[in-house]
Amino acid sequence: MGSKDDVVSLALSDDTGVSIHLHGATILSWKCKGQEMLFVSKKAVFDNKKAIRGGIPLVFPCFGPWENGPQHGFARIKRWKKESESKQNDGRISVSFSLEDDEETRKMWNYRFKLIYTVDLGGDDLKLTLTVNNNDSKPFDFTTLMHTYFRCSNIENVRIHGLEGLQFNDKVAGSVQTKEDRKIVTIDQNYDRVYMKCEADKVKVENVGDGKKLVSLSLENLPDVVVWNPWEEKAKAMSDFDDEEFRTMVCVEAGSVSEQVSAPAGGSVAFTQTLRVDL
Ligand code: TA6
Repeated sequence: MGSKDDVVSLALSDDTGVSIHLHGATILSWKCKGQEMLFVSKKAVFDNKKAIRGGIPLVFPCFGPWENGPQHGFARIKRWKKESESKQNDGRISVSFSLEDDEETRKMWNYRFKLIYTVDLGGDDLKLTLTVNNNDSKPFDFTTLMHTYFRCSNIENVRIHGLEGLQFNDKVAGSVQTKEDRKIVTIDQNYDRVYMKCEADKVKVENVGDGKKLVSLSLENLPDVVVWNPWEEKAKAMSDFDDEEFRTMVCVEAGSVSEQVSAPAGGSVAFTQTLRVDL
């Protein structure tokens, strides 16, 4: 999972900690009271080039296919810098990372920017804040998302609350926009849906971690939630994903992806997701 020079680890105790890979500022591990909550494929590639398959990759400046560059943008495949030393207070520990525009990013997306990503760990929660600073003389538009891979013991036991009544784009059915009529969303096939206008504190993912934990999502400025599982056939087609691993992961990803976000020249836009484990 990368050398010690590539990974920043924070620990609140011997059973609660978080590790972040500087490649993409990708969170690789979130242990909460001894429970690993995140999935990383055993075939994930750590070559500091390819996006890491698992954990919490960051999507910016474009969710999905991108005519200017790689799918899901460049943030998850660039090397970030540690912006601050870790800070401990009030029973929490946090650290920040940054990514600034460079020649490579400007070739794809000709804007000056600085992203600041703060990872803030509590005893039963993980608070993630991405601040997009527009350092250019002109406004820019983007979409962004935290591509969270939760670990589970069996995908068929995962139940997702809080999506009932929401419009969603079904990327498997070819982006047909329909309304979710289920109170509890379960997954038993290739699933790739963008749920829109989610309420800030309603989405919960049940039976993740060791298969018995409930994680609540608290969202600020992240109105969309993407639910994804490749299932059997697509899993087989992914070189950095084991054929059977679709059974032990589920992506529930908070983002602002269904509409472009605009950052004014010299302005900042912040996005925060707090994941809380119901212990
Ligand atoms: O977030 C869901 C999704 O957009 C799926 O369509 C699938 O492409 C997934 O992301 C993984 O994308 P990646 O580029 O990491 O293989």
